[in-house]
Amino acid sequence: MKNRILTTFTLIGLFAAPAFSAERLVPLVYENIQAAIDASNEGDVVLVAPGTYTGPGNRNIDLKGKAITVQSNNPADPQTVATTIIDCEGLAGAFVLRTGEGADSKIAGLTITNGKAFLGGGIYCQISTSPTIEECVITKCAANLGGGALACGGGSAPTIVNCTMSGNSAFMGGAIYSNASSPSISNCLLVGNTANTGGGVYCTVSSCTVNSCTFSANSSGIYSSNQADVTIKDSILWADTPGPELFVSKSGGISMMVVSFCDVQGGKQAVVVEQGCILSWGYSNINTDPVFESGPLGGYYLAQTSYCIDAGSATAAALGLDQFTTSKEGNPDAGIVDMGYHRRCPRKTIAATIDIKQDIVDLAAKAPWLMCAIELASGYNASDILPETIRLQGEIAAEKVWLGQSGSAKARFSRSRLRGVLDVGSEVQVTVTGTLVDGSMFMGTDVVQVVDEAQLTQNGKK
Ligand SMILES: [Ca+2]
Ligand SMILES: [Ca+2]
Repeated sequence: MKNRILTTFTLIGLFAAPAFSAERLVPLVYENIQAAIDASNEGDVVLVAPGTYTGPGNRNIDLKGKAITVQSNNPADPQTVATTIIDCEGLAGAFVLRTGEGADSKIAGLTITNGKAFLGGGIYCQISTSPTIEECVITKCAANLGGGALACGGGSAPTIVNCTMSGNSAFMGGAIYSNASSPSISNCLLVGNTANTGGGVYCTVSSCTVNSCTFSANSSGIYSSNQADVTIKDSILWADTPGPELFVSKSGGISMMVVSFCDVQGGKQAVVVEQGCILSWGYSNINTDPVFESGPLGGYYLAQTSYCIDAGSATAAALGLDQFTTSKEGNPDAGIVDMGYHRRCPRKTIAATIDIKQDIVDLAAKAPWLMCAIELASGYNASDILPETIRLQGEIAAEKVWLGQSGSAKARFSRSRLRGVLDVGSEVQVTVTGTLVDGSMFMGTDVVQVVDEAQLTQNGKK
């Protein structure tokens, strides 16, 4: 750890000459994100260290038309993204773009939460802005009118790629609202968003493209109205209830929807197409359970048996998704692209021997901790593990971590968090994962018996 920090400082010292693009470090040098942006010149990178950012300067953040990147230390690493958090505390949105920002204005690898605004609870792209928003997680944000996670209006054209939007809400467009705009939404996961109309996406007077996205557990999928033109490809829309998955409305003028290489629950018959509106429905579409699975980074992986695998429009390589995966094992998408959202492949997975110290885990035990020993495969150093990335069953973060100088580390997990994550049973497989400084991932499993208090008492009486 110490070595890594020293190296970082050395690199900054060598390369931060004024003639080159600078790294603006938050909070080390600038006390908030806005202050770092205000100090930035074209091409600079505002580097936001892991942590939770609140207060003025960390909400209603304005890029002021600058071609700069505002990002976490490692947007490609989900754990870094998950631990670099802009918390708007329900007081405003996180970002507002209104000065003609183009594709070189980037927001990358940040988690945005508790945003609240009239339009765009997380991010609002106004007046002819076309920023790039990538690898962001926008969650639990809300808008009074449109776009719980993100709104675009006034001829804006944001590129939204590799983002997750979950648990957001609005009157229209629980995740995304587009009015007189043309957003491009690629490889995004939109789940658990709610709205009166358009639980996932609401498009009005807009031209929207949706590629390689997964929509599920939203109040409905995609709504288009008022001469909107929506093109959806290589995507999954499943279990958005009460629905419908797709709605083409004549309100304000006939709209159009083009759907191909998608898995849509209910198929063409379930799409609401109002009189005079146009639905172009490709023969390539399917209507079959995508068989979502949970994996190291959460839900919405595809099972090996899913008909969504190899069912897309082109090769994964042609679409830039060959270093991304739909499988919980993390294998790159090969051949024809799989439908739906892809996660980045872990750079490399290192085997680890995991020993949960308790062979019998009592979910109701008074002892507060579950202790776990981690032994990395030979040649790897435990001090390279990023302690904040260690997870049990992909969900529970370690409460405390001890990193040795060899391959050995120890982590403890709070027992109070195990209930609902570990099933009760005689042979329960427990998986522990984490990320190393070079971006590779370690993974190992142990088998324990899981009981609860009731069972123990019963056994004791016998
Ligand atoms: Ca494939
Ligand atoms: Ca054990």
